[in-house]
Amino acid sequence: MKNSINTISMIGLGYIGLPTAAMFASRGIRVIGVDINKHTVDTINSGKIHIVEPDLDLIVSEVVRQGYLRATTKPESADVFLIAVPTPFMGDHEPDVSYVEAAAKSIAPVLKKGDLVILESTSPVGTTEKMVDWLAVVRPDLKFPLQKCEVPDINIAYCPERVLPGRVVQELVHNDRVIGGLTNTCSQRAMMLYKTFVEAECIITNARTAEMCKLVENSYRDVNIAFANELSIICDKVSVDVWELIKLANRHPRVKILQPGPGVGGHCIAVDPWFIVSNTPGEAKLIRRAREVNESKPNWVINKVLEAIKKYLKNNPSCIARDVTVACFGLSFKPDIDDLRESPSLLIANKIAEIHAGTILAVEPNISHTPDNLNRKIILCDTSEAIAKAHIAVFLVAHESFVKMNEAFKNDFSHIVDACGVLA
Ligand code: SAJ
Repeated sequence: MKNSINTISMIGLGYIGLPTAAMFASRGIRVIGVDINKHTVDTINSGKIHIVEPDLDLIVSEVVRQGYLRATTKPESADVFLIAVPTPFMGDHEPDVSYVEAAAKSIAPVLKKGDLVILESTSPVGTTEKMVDWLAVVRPDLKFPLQKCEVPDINIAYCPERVLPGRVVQELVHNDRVIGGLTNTCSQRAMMLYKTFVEAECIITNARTAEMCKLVENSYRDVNIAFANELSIICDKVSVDVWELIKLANRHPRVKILQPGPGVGGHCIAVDPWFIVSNTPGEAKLIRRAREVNESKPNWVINKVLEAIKKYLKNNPSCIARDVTVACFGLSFKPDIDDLRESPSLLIANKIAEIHAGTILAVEPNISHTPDNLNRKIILCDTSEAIAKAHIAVFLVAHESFVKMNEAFKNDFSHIVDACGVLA
């Protein structure tokens, strides 16, 4: 078994690829980061980062300064290739693995006997096996696992990332890793590699199970959030405070209900369950239903806001809709981050701005600029201005700074829609 690793190549320098590349580099391994985006490459080579992730900037600037991390747009020869490229879905929630295919084909020309290739991207079951086909087409001179050969020239494994945005640096080191090699040697080599910085356990399985494991982790969370979201709708109907209910139910030793919210955002939990559904549509009934429940939650919140506006107008008959100012608290996809990608809160604020004739204010303490996809009618302001000017408060993200002020909000607003439990 080949153990010596002089150079690692990370294909894809996004939210997972860059931190992982930086961790290897911080352990004294030479890392060549590859990304098709020249701006990303230039930013990293200047010792800076193009994403927001606590502590990552310091690590990257140090490893670039020491010469352990270098970025480029074209793959070069290395001992290990890690692939961390996006796997979005297409039209009818079909997984799109074209970025993985392109990444595999881009490294094929520089592969040499003895190399290890690891796929980290969240992928439908069977993608690691497909990777063998993509590589073998370009490199018929090399022997790959699963082909009828005694000892393959190239080792291939799947090892999903499982880190939480906002805690990536910490979780990369302390989360267990599931490693699915196409052969036992592939798994063992991948495990030795991750052990250079992973302090938690690296557990070996086969590639299909490792692929499914990643999809199942995010589907599990999605189904549980859907349960909480459905509860919030039921409780609203029967006039029960869902936040109090969940706190009470969670006192049972075997109950752990998650928190309802305005919907599920981000690039992972709202996407990955569809990979299971599209592969086994007849069987994945609960997983599909959970997605539907979570996807419909923003509309439910929008209707609640419209009801609140109607109620306000009824209580203030001298007003017309244009006189009613609505303040949306929170735009990011989850608390205490600046990430607005696939954010249900942003979607809700934009939709209210579209429908409602009055002024819409938005408070997002984690951003410093107006996002391009924010409805131009929405005015960004701080919490005190929103309290002073708005008639209706809509809580969309439970940022800590909002939760700390919950008593003030209760006193200042008579009309509130609390989609995320800021006032609980
Ligand atoms: N959410 C709720 N209620 C909750 C928890 C979350 O409504 O009780 C919402 C959030 O507000 C957000 C969405 O769900 O809109 C997703 O947030 P999250 O914190 O649950 O997860 P992500 O998308 O930031 O990261 C997930 C993580 N997966 C799991 O916890 C199983 C992370 O470990 C994965 O690495 C990541 O997906 C990924 O990259 O796949």
